[in-house]
Amino acid sequence: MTAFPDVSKIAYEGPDSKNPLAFRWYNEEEVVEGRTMKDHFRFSVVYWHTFRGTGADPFGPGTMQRPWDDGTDSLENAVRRVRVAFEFMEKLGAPFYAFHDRDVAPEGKTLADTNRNLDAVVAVLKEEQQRTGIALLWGTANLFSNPRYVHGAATSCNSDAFAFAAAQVKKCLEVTLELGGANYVFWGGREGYQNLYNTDMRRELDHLGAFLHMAVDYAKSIGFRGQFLIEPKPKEPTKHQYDSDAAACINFLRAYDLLGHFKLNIETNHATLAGHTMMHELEYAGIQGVLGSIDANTGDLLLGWDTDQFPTDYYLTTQCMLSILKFGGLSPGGVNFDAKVRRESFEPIDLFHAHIGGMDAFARGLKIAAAIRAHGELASLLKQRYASWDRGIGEIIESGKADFKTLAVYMLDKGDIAPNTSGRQEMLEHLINRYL
Ligand code: XUL
Ligand code: CO
Repeated sequence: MTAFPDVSKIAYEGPDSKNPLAFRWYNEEEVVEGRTMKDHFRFSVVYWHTFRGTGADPFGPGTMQRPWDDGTDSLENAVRRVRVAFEFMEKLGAPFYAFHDRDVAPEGKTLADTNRNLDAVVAVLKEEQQRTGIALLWGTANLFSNPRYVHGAATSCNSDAFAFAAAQVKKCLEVTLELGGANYVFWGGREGYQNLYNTDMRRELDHLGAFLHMAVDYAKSIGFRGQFLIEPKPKEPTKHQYDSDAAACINFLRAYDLLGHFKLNIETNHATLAGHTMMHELEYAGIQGVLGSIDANTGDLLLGWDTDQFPTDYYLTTQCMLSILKFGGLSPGGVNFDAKVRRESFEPIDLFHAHIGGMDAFARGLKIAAAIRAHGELASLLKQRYASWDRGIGEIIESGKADFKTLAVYMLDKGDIAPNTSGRQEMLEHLINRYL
């Protein structure tokens, strides 16, 4: 059986190619800054959008045409989907994938049944991984869809929900280990609040801290050495998610003594929902030493919600790659397309168009970022802007040898500050355009 009979392996054909089913920029063996493109990106396809997305929205049901999917949540259908997923990823040339436990296998009547279903599908995933060499970038547990998590999972007011979530993450860590997952992600699906009158925030955060410590301890006990990641998101589904943005996550991790065990998985549309840019979130995570992985997507300027579209904007991918190169790359994380084809793009072939466009946009962004870095103009302008810190009083302050008294003496003597110079924002924006 083939799900995509009209598609053969997507090849690199170079920038002049007019073939929409070819890469113009993503050439997996091409070396940029000493690393192949394949290793820079570690591109990953997500199971939930690409193989479980239906196109449903609050105004209407799904539109996607998926001839391989019988629309049921049977185990048989789940296994067939695995074969299709690997055919897709193999033809695309994506080296990784990511899943939630509930994307790949159906829930049963009891937790024990559910675990058995998961084991059955994991055996097929493993077989397909071995056949194709495609690896698991990360696993995660879906702690938000089932109504038992209506008040959250680790932060629920119902301690049984916490216990169920713990059992679920335990199992998901085991299967992630079994499949050789390079990372494990926590996205706090419903960990947040809708109303502070009914919320004991202190208690909820303490519970979340305890939950993550249990996960760290359990991972250690079974020998899982993948990187733990937290994925910031400010809202949706709750009006306030505890893992709001990179800074809030880092503060939480530090407060609960978890910083040594976690890095961040930064997602573009989550950054913009938080009122930040992706570049801001990457820079913030990077300077704190916790940039782990990215969920690559983009929002829509005219829609206020998490639309998870595929990224095609070169400015965005250039900015991502400037930050990623600056902080030494993402591995063992990667560029995970947490993105979905829109409701109107309902044919299977659209899945290829979407991923090819995203991969090419990142490859182009990498080349632009590398050219900017090689030229060194941006770096030297940045250095120049802070030159007052490399000598004189700036150097004294940075070396920790100044205090308010010595600074007051310095300024009383000097009278006023050295004149400020222009920030040159427009010039810099124009300069970046030269490389595009
Ligand atoms: C939700 C989201 C998730 C996480 C994994 O907005 O991004 O799909 O990436 O749970
Ligand atoms: Co995500």
